[in-house]
Amino acid sequence: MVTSQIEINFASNNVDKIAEATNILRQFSIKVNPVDFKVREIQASNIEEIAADSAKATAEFAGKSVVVEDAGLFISSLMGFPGPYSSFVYQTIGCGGILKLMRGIHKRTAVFRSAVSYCEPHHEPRVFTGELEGKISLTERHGRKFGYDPIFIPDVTPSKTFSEMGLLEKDQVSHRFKAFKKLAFWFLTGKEEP
Ligand code: ITT
Repeated sequence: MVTSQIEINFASNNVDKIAEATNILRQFSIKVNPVDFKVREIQASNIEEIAADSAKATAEFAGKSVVVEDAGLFISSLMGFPGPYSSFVYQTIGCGGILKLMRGIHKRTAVFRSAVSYCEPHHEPRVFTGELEGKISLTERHGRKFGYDPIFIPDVTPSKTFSEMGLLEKDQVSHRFKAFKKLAFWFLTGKEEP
C-alpha cells in the first residue's frame, strides 16, 4: 500500500526559520514546501494574532493551505521588548543593541515564543504556540548565527547559547520545536496535543 506523505506549505522570508521548520517536521515525517511570499504582517501586541492574520491573508492570496510562524524574544526587564517587534529591532539595533539596553541589569530572564498558524482558503486559522525560557547572555556568543541566538541561553542548557548549540540540538528543545510539534500532532491525529 502506498501512503502519501503529508506536506505543508510554509510561507516565510527567513531562510533560517525555513531550515529549522524543515528539520523539525522531518522528525514527524512531514515535508515542508517553502513558499517565498507572505502577505502582510499586522502590528499587534501578540504574536498569535499576527500569525493568524498573516496565515489567513496568505492562504486567500495563494489559493492553498499555508503555515506561517511569528516568533519573538520577550525580555522580562524590558517589559517584554522586543517581543512582536523582534524582526525590526534585530534589523536596526541587533544583538549588540539589546546587550547595551541590558547593561547593568542583573535580572536577565527572557522567553522565546513561537506562534505557528495553519489556514486553508475560506477557513479560519488555527494557532499552535511554543515557548522556551532562558536568559540573556552578557556578551554575544557565536556559533551558528541566526537572529538573537548568540545572546539567548536556554535554561535547559545553561552552558551554551542557542547559537553554540548544534542545529539538531536546538531543533529538539526550541520554542519553534514545541509549536511545530503541536501542529504535527494535530495534522497526524486530527486532535489537539493533550
Ligand atoms: P517571516 O518572513 O517568517 O515573518 P521574520 O524574520 O520576519 O520571518 P519573525 O517575525 O517570526 O520572522 O521573527 C522575528 C525575528 O526574531 C527574526 O527576524 C529573528 O531575528 C528573531 N528570531 C525568531 N526566531 C528566532 C530564533 O529561533 N532564534 C533567534 N532569533 C530568532
